[in-house]
Amino acid sequence: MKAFESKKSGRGSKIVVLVILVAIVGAGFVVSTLTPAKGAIGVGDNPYTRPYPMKHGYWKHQEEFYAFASGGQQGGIYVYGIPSMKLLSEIPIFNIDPAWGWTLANKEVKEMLTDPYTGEVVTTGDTHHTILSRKDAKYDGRWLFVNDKKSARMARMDLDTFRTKQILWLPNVNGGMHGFHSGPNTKLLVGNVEFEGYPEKKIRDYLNIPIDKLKGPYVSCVFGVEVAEDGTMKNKWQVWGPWQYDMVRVGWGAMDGWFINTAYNTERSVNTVGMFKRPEDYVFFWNIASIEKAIADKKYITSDEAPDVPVIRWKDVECYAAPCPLNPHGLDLEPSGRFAIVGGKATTIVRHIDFLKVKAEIDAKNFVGEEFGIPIISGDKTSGDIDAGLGPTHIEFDNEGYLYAGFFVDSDVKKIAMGGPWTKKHGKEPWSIVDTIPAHYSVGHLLVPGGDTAEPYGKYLVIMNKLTKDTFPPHGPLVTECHELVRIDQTPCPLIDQMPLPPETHYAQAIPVEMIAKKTKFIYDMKLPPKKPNVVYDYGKKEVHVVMTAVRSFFIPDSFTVPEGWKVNLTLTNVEQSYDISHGWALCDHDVMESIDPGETKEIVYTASREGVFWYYCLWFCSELHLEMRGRMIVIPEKEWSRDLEWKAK
Ligand code: RUQ
Ligand code: CUA
Ligand code: CA
Repeated sequence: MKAFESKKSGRGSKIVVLVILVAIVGAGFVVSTLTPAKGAIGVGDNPYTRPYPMKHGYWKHQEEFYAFASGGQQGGIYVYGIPSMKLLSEIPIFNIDPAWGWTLANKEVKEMLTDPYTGEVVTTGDTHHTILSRKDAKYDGRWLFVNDKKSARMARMDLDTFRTKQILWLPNVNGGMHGFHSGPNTKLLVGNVEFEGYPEKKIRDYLNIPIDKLKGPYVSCVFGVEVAEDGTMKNKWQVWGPWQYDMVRVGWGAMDGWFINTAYNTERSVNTVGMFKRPEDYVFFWNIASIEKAIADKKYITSDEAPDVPVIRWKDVECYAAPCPLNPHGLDLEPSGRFAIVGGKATTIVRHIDFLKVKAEIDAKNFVGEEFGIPIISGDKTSGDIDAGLGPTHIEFDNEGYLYAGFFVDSDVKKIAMGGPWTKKHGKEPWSIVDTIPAHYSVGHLLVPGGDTAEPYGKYLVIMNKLTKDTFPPHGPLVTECHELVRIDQTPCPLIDQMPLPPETHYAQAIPVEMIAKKTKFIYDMKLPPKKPNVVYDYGKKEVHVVMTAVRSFFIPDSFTVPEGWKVNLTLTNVEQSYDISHGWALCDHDVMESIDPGETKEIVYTASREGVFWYYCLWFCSELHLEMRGRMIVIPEKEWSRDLEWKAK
């Protein structure tokens, strides 16, 4: 077995040991890098100077793109405008957030946050990779998807309401769902499980890889999710094997029909030092048709947990590996789909892998070794290296043949002229650095509008920094994140704005305003006429069903009675037909706090657990009589209850 070929170029010597990296991170902050770049736009001719005095509606016409940034431990999505860098909205998903009407008292939300496999309600999440839906590998503005790294689930948001419509849970795994990407037409989503796991016995037996529950190593999977015409997601397959995976890109163009992913822990270690033992790790190339064929040939099992999801062995599908720089993180696909770009976090190397050459090696069955039955492709024959800086992270692309690679340790972004057919376009030395853009500080992901598609929009780059330090006034030990806006349609690339954003964004994408703005809903389509206000008592189930309407400045009914200990099912409709007139429904001394938009109906479920008089009131300042917009829930001990106390229509 030969896992790695020897490297003639001495790539190994460029590998920087993690310990050194950590030391340099600290030192990097001593030097301030705020000196303006030569040729930067100066005051006076700066198109970003706002008008004074400010004209009303200025920002509405100013924005070119909506940016959707995953919120990390915020559990949802931040939405802001480019180039204004002004926060517009948040989309709650995995964390409850009454500000945006996202709570467990809301029946629909609770159902989405309930794990169908364990029954547990999970209200904390960690969003990482946004996916804007696409057609022909370009954004089409239908949906936004994002994954929860912590609990192995993913969400779909509709871009007319900016709200979450579905959460799909992944069976057989306990979380650590990291890389997430879409096929060129968003019929297939592919995701990676980063944390090696200990699946149920049926899967362990089928894989037949020795696993020690206490010491490891374990196994992991890459999975496919089918997206129906109406956006509904469904678990389609899981391919299990010996490795974990980090980032993933589903190919288009030259790489159509394939997806690629990386493993930073090809060592299969369970500790940090062990994950750096090899000189290089792997990038994998997977043929999607071979996965479909394995299913058609019945080469799979299903688990007890999910009898409808095929579990396939890695060796029953077509998969190849090529060496990649030590502990890879960023893995991105250049707009034509031909070059995969991958950086090794613990090196100075950004590697460009030519898929046409990879494919030629595969077709010629020209391999340099194998591991766990996976053929290994020569790195020297298929790739080239750029020695570009310390600690490469993520990569994005523009429409002019440049790639942008972020560096955590160097705290900068290198603008690199790409080779191949791009050389003709930019006329620069192929794979050469043309600019170094300082960042503040320690770059994670980058965003170029459309930068992960076949046709990037270019013009802007947003650098998403992991550390902020002295950028903004101090605000306690937990510090905001910083998104920095850079113009990239000129070299050198000037910094034009910095925006504080609460923790902690990972990937973000941006789409032209006109693709979304024209389809935005102003008012929900209300079923007319709305149900008449009513209260019905179900003595068998000990439930009260309340149908209520909200309109400036009344709740109808404005009081109802409940026997103590009964469940309340409240169907609340905001019957307003005016834009921006949302109402709220907060119930004192109960964990109920809802927001309800014009035309919207929500089902609110809770228990009237204590005797007393409890006011409910509107949360949004909706009219001059907002404070008066309130009502009473009167809870009567069961032994004092009689049918005469039932609410009656007036
Ligand atoms: S990856 S750490 Cu996008 Cu950097 Cu999650
Ligand atoms: Cu309705 Cu305030
Ligand atoms: Ca490694």
